[in-house]
Amino acid sequence: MKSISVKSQILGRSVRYFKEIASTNDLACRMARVGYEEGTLIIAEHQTAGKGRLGRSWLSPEGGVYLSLILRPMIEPDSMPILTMLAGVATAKAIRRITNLEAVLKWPNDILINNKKVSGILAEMEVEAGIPHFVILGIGINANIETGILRLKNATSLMDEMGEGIDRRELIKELLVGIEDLYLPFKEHHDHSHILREWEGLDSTFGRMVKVKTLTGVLEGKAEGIDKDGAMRILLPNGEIKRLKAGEVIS
Ligand code: BT5
Repeated sequence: MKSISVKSQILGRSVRYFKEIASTNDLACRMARVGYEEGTLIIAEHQTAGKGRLGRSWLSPEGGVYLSLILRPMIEPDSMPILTMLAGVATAKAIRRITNLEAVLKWPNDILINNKKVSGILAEMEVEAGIPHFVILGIGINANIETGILRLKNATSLMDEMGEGIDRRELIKELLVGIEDLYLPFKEHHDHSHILREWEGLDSTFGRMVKVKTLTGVLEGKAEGIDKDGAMRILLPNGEIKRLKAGEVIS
């Protein structure tokens, strides 16, 4: 994977490749702090301390795709959920294009195939005086991994779903073009309606009864889609619509 000739204009114009790394997001953060340009791509064959959200880990054996992008958008800090959604949409679409598998999205940051997690997004932001200094967009995809080695109940990989390995370079190229196509208009016009539209088309929970883990407990209700700010709308049994800004759909 060492050499990737990217098709995107900005994303991946500078690439740092590692056989092994602790976390591509952590390195990307350090590089962004010392001024590396927007679009810098950090990519690794294997992570020893891959990160999920809220202090969780992302298991990162060889064969997967582990990458982080440095972005420098001029956006409000509360636009972060939109960038997570942007990456989710681009990842699901890239997987669909390369494999024909029906990849779908689960709020806020999961990509699923056959109801099992194949990919996760971790967007991190560093803010200075209320203005985002940079954003790191981290994406992990179980590409050519035998899912069994993860020892996770609800995980899958592209290889297991396809019955054969995939070309990770092609997947990454497709992914970068897809992110760029969504990101550049968002950055320029501060409009993310195109991202929401695409997210809705790939949303696996819309109209379904779901359980959502929130910061304060678990809620059950009907998923009513995503608001403009990335909050999930749940219709509770008492008829109330609850807007959730943080949390995750657990079933
Ligand atoms: C995520 O967190 O899904 C975000 C994952 C982001 C990983 C990328 S890899 C490149 C970049 N560098 C990093 O260090 N991170 C990013 P979260 O929603 O918190 O999900 C974490 C949970 O997913 C774990 O607690 C496990 O239950 C499960 N999990 C861990 N590894 C997995 C894997 N390889 N496949 C499927 N599920 C996994």
